[in-house]
Amino acid sequence: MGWARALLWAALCTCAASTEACKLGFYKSAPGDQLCTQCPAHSHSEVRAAQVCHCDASYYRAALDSPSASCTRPPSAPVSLVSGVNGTAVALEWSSPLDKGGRSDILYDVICRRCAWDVGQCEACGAAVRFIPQQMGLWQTSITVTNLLAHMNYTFWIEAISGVSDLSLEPRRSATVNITTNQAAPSQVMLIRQKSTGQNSVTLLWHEPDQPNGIILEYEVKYFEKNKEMQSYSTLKSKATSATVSGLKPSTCYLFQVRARTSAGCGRFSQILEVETETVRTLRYDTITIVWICLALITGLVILLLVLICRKRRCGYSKAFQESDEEKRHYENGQVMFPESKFYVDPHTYEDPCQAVHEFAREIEASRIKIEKVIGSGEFGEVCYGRLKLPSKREIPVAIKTLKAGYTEKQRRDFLSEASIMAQFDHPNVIRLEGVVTRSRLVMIVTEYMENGSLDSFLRKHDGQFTIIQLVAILRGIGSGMRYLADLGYVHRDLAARNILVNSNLVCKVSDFGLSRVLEDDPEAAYTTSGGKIPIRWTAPEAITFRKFSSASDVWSFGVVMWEVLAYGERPYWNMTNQDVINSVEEGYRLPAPMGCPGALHQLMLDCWQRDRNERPRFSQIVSILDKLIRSPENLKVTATIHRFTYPSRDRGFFSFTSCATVNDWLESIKMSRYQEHFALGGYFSLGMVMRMNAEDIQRLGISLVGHQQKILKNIQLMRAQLLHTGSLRMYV
Ligand code: ACK
Repeated sequence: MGWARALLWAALCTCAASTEACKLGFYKSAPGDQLCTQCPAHSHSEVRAAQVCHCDASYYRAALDSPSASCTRPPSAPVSLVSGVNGTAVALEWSSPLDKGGRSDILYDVICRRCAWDVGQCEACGAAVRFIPQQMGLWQTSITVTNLLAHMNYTFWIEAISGVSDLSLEPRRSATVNITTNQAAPSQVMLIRQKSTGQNSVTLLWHEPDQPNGIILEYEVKYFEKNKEMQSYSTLKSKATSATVSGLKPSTCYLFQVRARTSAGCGRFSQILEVETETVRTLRYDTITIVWICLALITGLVILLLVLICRKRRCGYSKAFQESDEEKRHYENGQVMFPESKFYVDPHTYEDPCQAVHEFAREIEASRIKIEKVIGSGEFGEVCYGRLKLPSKREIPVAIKTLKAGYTEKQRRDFLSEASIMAQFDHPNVIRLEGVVTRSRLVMIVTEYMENGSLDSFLRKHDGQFTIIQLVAILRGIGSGMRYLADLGYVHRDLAARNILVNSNLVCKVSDFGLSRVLEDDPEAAYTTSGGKIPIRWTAPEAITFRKFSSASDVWSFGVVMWEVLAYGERPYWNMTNQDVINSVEEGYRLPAPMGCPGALHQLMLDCWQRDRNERPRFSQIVSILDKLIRSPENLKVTATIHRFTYPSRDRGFFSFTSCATVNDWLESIKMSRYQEHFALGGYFSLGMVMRMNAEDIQRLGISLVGHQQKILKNIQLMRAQLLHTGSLRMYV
C-alpha cells in the first residue's frame, strides 16, 4: 500500500514538475495545484521541484518545527549579568540575548564552578549547592544560588539555549560572573545521638557541621522537657562535640537540639533528639555498707582539699593560666563557668625567664614534629611548615619557628619569651601556641599553621578581590583579638598588617609577640631620638616621642592597619621618609581614605588617630562599631570624599608620575597594560582624561573582571590623591 502511494506521488510530482516545477529557492511540500512557496528565511532549495527547503549553514530546524518554519540558530549570550552576594548566597540576574536566533523558546542553564584561593584550581560546585528555582532549563532571567561555602570564589556561566542549541556544534554562548562569598554562620549540626543516659543526666555526641565556615567557638545544647518548651528551656555550652547535661529528672522525656557558633553567628539547630532518663532504682544498704560509703566520701573530700591547697601554693600569680585547661574541661562537660578575669604576666617578672616558658607552655618532644619545608625567616632563624602528632590527637599542620645554631643564652631567652607570652593567650583571633621544644639541640616554637601567611602580602596578592563586608570582617577579627589582649593588659607595640596572619578561612590572628618589644626583628622599626627602635608609620606620636606605649597607642596602630586593609596592603604614607611622616602627623595631617573606602571606616581611622590618646576609641568600642557596620551594610555604601586637608602639605616622598606621561605607561606601571586597547577604544588618550574617570566610566570600558575594575579605580584615586597636594593636578583637569 505504502509502495503504491509512493509510486503515485512520484508520478504526480513528475507531472507537476513538468507543468509547474518549483524553481530554486522555492518549494512545494505536497503535490497539487497550489503555487510553489518561497523557501522560509535562512533556508534554500538546492534542486528544482524541491519538496523541502534545507537550512543554510549554521541554521537549524528543531524536531518539532514545521518544514514551512524559518530556520533558526542558537541564541547569543545573555547580557547585563549582575550578581548580588549575601553571605553564602548569590542572586544572579541577566537580560535575554540580543540575538535570539529567530526563536522564542529561549531557556537558560546555569553552570557553577568553585575556585580555591590559589588561582586556577576550580572544581564543580558540588551537590550541596541549591539553585532556586532550578539550575537547568530556566525560563526566567534570574536565579538564587544558596548553600555556597563561605569566603570562596565562584564562577557562574549563564548559557542561553533554544530548541536548536543541541543541533549546533558550536559552543554555547554564555555570560560569566565571578563572585566571592562572605562570612556565614556554620551549617546545621546534622548527627546528634545519645552516648549514655542516667537517672539525672544524658551524655550527647554529635559531629561538627559539614560547613563550619570558620572556627567553631562553641556548641549550644538546647534542652527541655517534652511538651514543655513553651514554659522553659535550658541551654548549655560546650567547646567539644559532646556534652553531659545533668540535673535532669528521672523517668522524664527530654528533647535535645545542638547548634554551632562561630564569630559569624549561630548555625541552625539540629533535628530534635528525644531521650528518656532512667527510672529511680531504690537501693537497700545495711548499716555496715553505709558506714563504709561515708568513710570513703570523707577520705575523698580530704584528698581533694589537700590537692587544691597544694596547687594554690605552687602556682601563685600564674594560677589563672595554669588552670585554664581545667576550666575548659568544666565547660566541655556542660557546666557554664565564666573564667575569672585574667592578666597577662610579663615573663620578665620571672627571675629566670626560662622558668616562665615552662610555667605557661607545653614541652613537645622533637620526635613528634615533622618539618616539611621552610616558609620564611624570622629574626632568630627559619620559619618552617610541618606536622605535629601528639599522643591520642590527630596530626595537625603547624608553623615552626626555629632558633638558629650558635645562639647565645640571651638569644635563647629572648626567643622563648615569645612562647611564654603567646601561651597565655586563648582567643580565636590570636595565634595559638601548640608548644615549645627546648630539650633538643634545635629549639623550636610551634604554633598553629596559617595557610595564607601574613595579611599585608595576602592583601597585595588579592588586590581588589574582596567585598567591603569581607574587609570589615577581617578588621573585626583583628579588633576582637586586640580587645582580648588589651583586656589582659597586654600592649602589643607592633600591630601592623605584616604581624597579622590569615588562615584558609580568612580568619585573621594577631601574632608576633617577641619579647624584645623594642622590635629588633621588625624591618620597619627605626631608631628614634629617644633611643628605642620603633615602626614609625604604625606608631602613635606619644609612643614615638615619649615611649608611652599603651592600649591607646595600639589603637592608633589599629587605625593604620585599617588603612592597610582598605588599601589592599599599600604602604602607609607611601614612600615618604620616616621623618616626613613624623612631621606631617605632628602638623595634623592624616592618611586619606583609600579608594572606595566607606566614610564610616575612614572616620573610625581618624578617631584612632586622635592626637589625645584619651580621645581614641577603645578596642571594645571599635569592635562594636565594626559589628554594627556589618549588621547594617547600608552604612558602608557612602564612600569617603577625599579631603585636601588630610594630605601632608609637602610634596616630598610621594610616587612620581613624571615618568608615566601616557595612559599606556601608567597602565603598565599598575600592571594593567592588557587594557591599553580598552582605554584607547574608550577615547581616553591622556592621563588628564583618565583622572576624571569614575566607576561607571571604567565599567563602560568593558573590563569584565570586577577586581581589575576596582584596581584601576583605586590607582586613579591614588594618582589624584598624590597629585592633589602638589598642585600638578591642575595640569590634567
Ligand atoms: O607572609 P608569610 O608567608 O607569613 O611569611 C612570613 C614568614 O613565616 C616569616 O615570618 C610566615 N609565618 C609565620 N608564622 C606563620 C604561621 N603560624 N603560619 C603560617 N605562616 C607563618 C609568615
